[in-house]
Amino acid sequence: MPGLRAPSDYSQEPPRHPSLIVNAKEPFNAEPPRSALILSYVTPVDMFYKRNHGPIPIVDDIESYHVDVSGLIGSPAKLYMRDIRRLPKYNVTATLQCAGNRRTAMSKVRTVRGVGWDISAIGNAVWGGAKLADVLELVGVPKLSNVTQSGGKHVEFVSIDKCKEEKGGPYKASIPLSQATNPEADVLLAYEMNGESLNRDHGYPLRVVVPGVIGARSVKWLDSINIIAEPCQGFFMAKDYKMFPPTVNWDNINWDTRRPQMDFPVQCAICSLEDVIVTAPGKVRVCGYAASGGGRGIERIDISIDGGKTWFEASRYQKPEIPYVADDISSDKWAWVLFEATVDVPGNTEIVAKAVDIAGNVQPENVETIWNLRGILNTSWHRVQVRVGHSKM
Ligand SMILES: Nc1nc2c(c(=O)[nH]1)N[C@H]1C(S)=C(S)[C@@H](COP(=O)(O)O)O[C@H]1N2
Ligand SMILES: [Mo]
Repeated sequence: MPGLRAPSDYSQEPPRHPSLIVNAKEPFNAEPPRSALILSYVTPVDMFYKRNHGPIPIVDDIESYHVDVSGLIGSPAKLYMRDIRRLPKYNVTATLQCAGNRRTAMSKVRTVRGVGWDISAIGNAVWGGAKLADVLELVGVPKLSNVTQSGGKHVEFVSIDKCKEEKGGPYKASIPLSQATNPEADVLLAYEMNGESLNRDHGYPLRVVVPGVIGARSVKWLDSINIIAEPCQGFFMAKDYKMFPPTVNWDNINWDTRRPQMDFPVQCAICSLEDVIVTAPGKVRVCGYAASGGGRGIERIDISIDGGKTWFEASRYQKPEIPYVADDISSDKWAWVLFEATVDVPGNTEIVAKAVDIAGNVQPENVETIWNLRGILNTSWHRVQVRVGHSKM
């Protein structure tokens, strides 16, 4: 492909912030320290988790870079950056969360396969770019289409990176045409992150952002778009990122029995405290993030300081000084909500947080009940152990 190229080794990786916690070096997978996540509503680019399946692609010539659009549409098209920039630009604040977020905690129940992540494989950014609905309209697919004239029902995004799981082929994923052509779904072809040009780690020159859906569908380094009849059969759609019950193991797994995971479930985690803290008796600040999929807002965040016996509500906010109201037009529907509470810890205890979304969905109490062999979607109550030490002053 002219303009964009995929190296086959890791000798040309971009620079990264030294305080990221590296979970895998090659491919590069890293997350910020949890305390960094709650310093701002919008996550700085260098502190945003990086989740890759191969070496980072390189742009040689941005002028010749283009996206090929083909498949079940009237006529194939080539879209250059200037074509995409000419479309109306939208800034969408959306949280991206890897389905593997909190996998390390799940692996403590029983071994799971996959890169280990603490609680920071999530971030909130302002993505700038064209709406996919406008891009598809440009190539002849009307807004709010469920099917194209030639039977296309899904939109496949193909990258250029070389992934081991794809036997050296590119990362790919698809979403339904109805979502892709719905302007309100806010699916973007993004060229900016937090007001700057996308950087290489996050998909330069162009990536897909599918708000409210697990990060795996937001394909980076977009090379082509195919309109297809069935969901994409790539590895990451067909043989990964599916949710199985705890009874399924590597001997009895049948991937075809499950749909590719799309929306993420309601989630929250405490970022102001590590898994085990030692403190003097007195006040402790409990802060973190909560997010749900599908644009569902956060109705409540409950905090317990007695391991889940009794609860009280934390305060919620997105922007400073503005109380967050789920579903209000002043709220960012695709974005996380930060929460805060100050609690009194009299002695050794367990602090717990759980969120409720506007559909009334709640997080499961125990990780055991949602354990799955790939270690995805760990949304169990987030727990922190408190050890109270009496220091002599
Ligand atoms: N081309 C490509 N796109 C990709 C991936 C990838 O490895 N290659 N990883 C996916 C996964 S699993 C996640 S969680 C997000 C991570 O995006 P980020 O690195 O910008 O945080 O990108 C998705 N898009
Ligand atoms: Mo992911």
